[in-house]
Amino acid sequence: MPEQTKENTIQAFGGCPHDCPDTCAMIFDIADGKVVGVRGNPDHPMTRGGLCVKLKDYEKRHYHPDRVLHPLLRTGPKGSNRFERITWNEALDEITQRWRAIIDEHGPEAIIPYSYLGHQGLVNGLNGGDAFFNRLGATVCERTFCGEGSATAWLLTHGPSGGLDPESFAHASYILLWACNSISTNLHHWHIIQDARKRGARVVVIDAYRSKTAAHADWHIAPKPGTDGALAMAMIHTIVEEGHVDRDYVDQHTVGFDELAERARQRSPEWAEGITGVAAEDIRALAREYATTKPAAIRMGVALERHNGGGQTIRAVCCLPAITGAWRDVGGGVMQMPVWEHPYRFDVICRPDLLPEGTRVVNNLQIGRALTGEMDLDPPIKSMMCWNSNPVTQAPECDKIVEGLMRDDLFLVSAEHFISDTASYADIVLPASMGAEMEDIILSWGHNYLTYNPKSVESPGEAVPNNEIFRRLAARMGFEEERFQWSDAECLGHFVDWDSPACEGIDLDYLRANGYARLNLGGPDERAPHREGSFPTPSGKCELKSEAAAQGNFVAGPFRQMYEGFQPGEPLDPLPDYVPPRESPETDPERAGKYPLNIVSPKSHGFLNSCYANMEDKINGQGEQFVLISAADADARTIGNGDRVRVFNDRGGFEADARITDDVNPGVVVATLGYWRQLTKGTVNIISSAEFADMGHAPSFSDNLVQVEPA
Ligand SMILES: Nc1nc2c(c(=O)[nH]1)N[C@H]1C(S)=C(S)[C@@H](COP(=O)(O)OP(=O)(O)OC[C@H]3O[C@@H](n4cnc5c(=O)[nH]c(N)nc54)[C@H](O)[C@@H]3O)O[C@H]1N2
Ligand SMILES: Nc1nc2c(c(=O)[nH]1)N[C@H]1C(S)=C(S)[C@@H](COP(=O)(O)OP(=O)(O)OC[C@H]3O[C@@H](n4cnc5c(=O)[nH]c(N)nc54)[C@H](O)[C@@H]3O)O[C@H]1N2
Ligand SMILES: [Mo]
Repeated sequence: MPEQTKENTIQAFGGCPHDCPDTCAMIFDIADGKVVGVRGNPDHPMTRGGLCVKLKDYEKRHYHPDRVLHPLLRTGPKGSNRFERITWNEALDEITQRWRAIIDEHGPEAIIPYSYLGHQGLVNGLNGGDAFFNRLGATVCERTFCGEGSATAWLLTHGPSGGLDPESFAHASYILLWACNSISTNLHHWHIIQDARKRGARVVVIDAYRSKTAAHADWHIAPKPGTDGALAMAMIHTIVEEGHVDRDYVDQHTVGFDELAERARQRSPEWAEGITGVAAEDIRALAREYATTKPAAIRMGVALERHNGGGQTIRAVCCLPAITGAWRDVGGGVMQMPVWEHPYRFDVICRPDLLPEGTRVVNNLQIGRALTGEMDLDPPIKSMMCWNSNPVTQAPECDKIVEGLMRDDLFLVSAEHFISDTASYADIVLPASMGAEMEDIILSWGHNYLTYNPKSVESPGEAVPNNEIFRRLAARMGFEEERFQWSDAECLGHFVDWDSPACEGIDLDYLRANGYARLNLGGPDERAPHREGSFPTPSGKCELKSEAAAQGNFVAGPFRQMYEGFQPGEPLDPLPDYVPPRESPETDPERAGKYPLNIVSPKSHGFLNSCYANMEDKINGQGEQFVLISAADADARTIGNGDRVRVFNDRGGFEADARITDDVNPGVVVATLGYWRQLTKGTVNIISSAEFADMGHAPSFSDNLVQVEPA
């Protein structure tokens, strides 16, 4: 434990519970039973003592005056935020009586859970309610907000490998950040990239606009949104054409190279220039530099999956380190989500065995369609319970979600910290504990550490951890399985495979004493996970061509529960390729005629998804909702810098302040995500389509056309 820094405080470990690859190890300062300060754990190799702008005063979030402290019952119309305080007993009675009546009349599938990574704990996180809802027989909510398309593409190519270690980037000489805005979204990886840079590494950012990270790159390449697949295929073309293929690595450790090379032969840089807007000579230079500067590291951001060809793009990018032999080096290869190395027991956490056979599945991105009856569901959804997520702000087609949540016959239960845009429509709101108030192990999808978070303070008011909410609901529903009686600490005992090789030398006592532990995977300064191949695929090789793809699309994700409902979908192309965006002049000229601008809605620097976007100082830091627009597009619409504009398409619209900038190319606009509907005039997901991308039912947040006009 680092030394005490403030008088009269005691120090406690903590793990940042937010949905972020960094999962920082933190130190809480506690005085008089309250959190009074927080900082990054200086000993942790990725956190290195620093926290982001969102977390640095985390105590203000714990004790924010708007925090929900007691169970609440709606007293006004839905969305009016009129609630009255009720007791926990009254709340639990009301919920379970309503659910029993719904089950009697319509069956349990009329109830749907809705959760995501609002809390990343093994106990209180995304999967924390799965066992309860499986036992109930509720509709399964297929959660593909983030990374499931990426994971599907990754598994087809590499199998469940953690890939390149984020810490090994310190050894790289060439770093390609592809659709990843590290300085905002993965800050604690950025200083490792800076270490590499001090040793001479070149940092190239491929981003649809000049993000904070792109502005700090040695070279920023800006393809049109959703066209990265063409860029990657043309890189493969150049690598083959110019003879930069590592034949030995390819022969020993890959399958399908000849067919890939044959396809890539027809994907020239000149062809890609027409699609991406990136000059053919730049594509050649990029491919050449990448292939010949070793070690070469690629970090793919989740954003790469968010368009019609996202999965195929990721497969193409994943071919690059295999054909150039980049995997041979420490610091060479590609990183997506190292979470595949983490030994969690999702079978115990989620209990898929409790799920009645044949239970239906509804996807979380399409919840608006499900709630409004646009999706033909029998029985219809009569109740939803939402925790750890805020779909009204974060999910696409969100006007439809609001329309669905306004239904008089829909019973919405929300467990929350605040009256979020979703909780605003709830019939019952349950107060949830926050960060330092509960014991958990926080998982990370961005590094190879377990991070421990003890309960250090009592929750204010009557808030309880999510796990306690489900314990109480299970008791009321008469669920007798032992699983529903485990304490949080007992859950931790069961939820990690402590006997796995990755956990050698680590147990709960170790975590309690040290706050975090690196999994036993070998050190980042020696590790080259695929130097000798050893890909955990059916062939044992890197599958440039995937036979499994031909068997059908599927939904993969480290946090999904395994169950039979995942029927393979349409066959996928066994080879990677460029698949055009769904909303583009080529594929939908009529739409493009009306809505000519391609919108990208990335993460806000100052918010964490929609978290913090209700806190005044964080809004002041981030600024009001803006839209970045090029001078050419602004002039054509007589829009001046700072003008209030409306951004819209046939799904609806939102208002924003126009910022005229050359950070975006003509034809592209950018509006960052997270602003609350209650506090603004519409949010960006009003214009987003709920159509899936090509793989893993991924969202298509970067595949939307809009028009912009003065408001
Ligand atoms: N500050 C902050 N940090 C966060 C979050 C947050 O809300 N705020 N959210 C967390 C979560 S849940 C996640 S998943 C991660 C996401 O982390 P990232 O994937 O890094 O997040 P994004 O900002 O969505 O997208 C990264 C970049 O991709 C670009 N981009 C979008 N579409 C395309 C495209 O088609 N091609 C190319 N080349 N670039 C494209 C965007 O312009 C953006 O700059 O961040 C996590 N960290
Ligand atoms: N346009 C566009 N849309 C996007 C994206 C994009 O890039 N562009 N990104 C997508 C991605 S990558 C993601 S991951 C999703 C994220 O979408 P969401 O998962 O909905 O993210 P948040 O807005 O953070 O909502 C989390 C909610 O959980 C609550 N919460 C936090 N901790 C707890 C807890 O311990 N208990 C309970 N009961 N509640 C808690 C918070 O107060 C907050 O309201 O958004 C997606 N939406
Ligand atoms: Mo995400």
